[in-house]
Amino acid sequence: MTYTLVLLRHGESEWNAKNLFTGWVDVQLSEKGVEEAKRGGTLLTNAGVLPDVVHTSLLRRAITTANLALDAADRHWIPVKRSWRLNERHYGALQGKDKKQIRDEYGDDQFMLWRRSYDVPPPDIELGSEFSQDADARYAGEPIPRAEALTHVLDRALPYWHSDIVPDLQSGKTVLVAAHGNSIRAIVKYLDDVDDATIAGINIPTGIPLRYELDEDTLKPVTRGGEYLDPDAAAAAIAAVANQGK
Ligand code: DG2
Repeated sequence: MTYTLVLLRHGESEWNAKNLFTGWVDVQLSEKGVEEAKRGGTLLTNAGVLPDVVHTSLLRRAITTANLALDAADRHWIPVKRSWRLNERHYGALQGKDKKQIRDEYGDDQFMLWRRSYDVPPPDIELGSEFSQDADARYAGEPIPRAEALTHVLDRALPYWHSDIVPDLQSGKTVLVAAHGNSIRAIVKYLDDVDDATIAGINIPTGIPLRYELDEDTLKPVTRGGEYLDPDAAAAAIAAVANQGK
């Protein structure tokens, strides 16, 4: 027997469209992102993958995507759980900055180090600055970061994986996780045992469900890498994410 997990990066956000580092800034979906989210739900329906429970971050681009996709799949009524632990990687002082400008200013190597290295975080965000979340009520009492590398995302996402997602999987529920490019990369790294160098080359497309069948004993994927419900669209969108900032 296997357990079914679906990972869904939100549809394109307004800041994805503008090529801005977003992180924990709570931006809306773009019009294209709204359509991607609805299509994500259609892909679930067509594949016969009907979520029984959904987990989201605390950011509206993931929350709205889950709502739109589940509505399209006629599963809008399922229970929902949300956690900051599924939030996007905190992009520190880069939040709100243009990806191309940062690449031009600091060069390819530094840009890629900040964007894709496993353990080098961007510079800390200044507390109280425009794109900082230190006064945001939704994080009150939580140990909110000032910048994160992927390793830090794993450190805070994995406790939630074990405490909240695994029990849902083990009760036989089809679990949808609606999250972000880098929080999903963290889960993929863990599930597929991807090494620290290889994960740098793995990108997640917006709005295309990634389905994993997990072995019931090990909770590891039966097929490494899972399966995108629209593989051709995923391949094109993955290339677009990889090329951001160029
Ligand atoms: C993007 C990811 O996060 O950007 O924070 O800018 O998935 O929430 O739109 P998302 C951001 P990259 O790490 O791919 O540059």
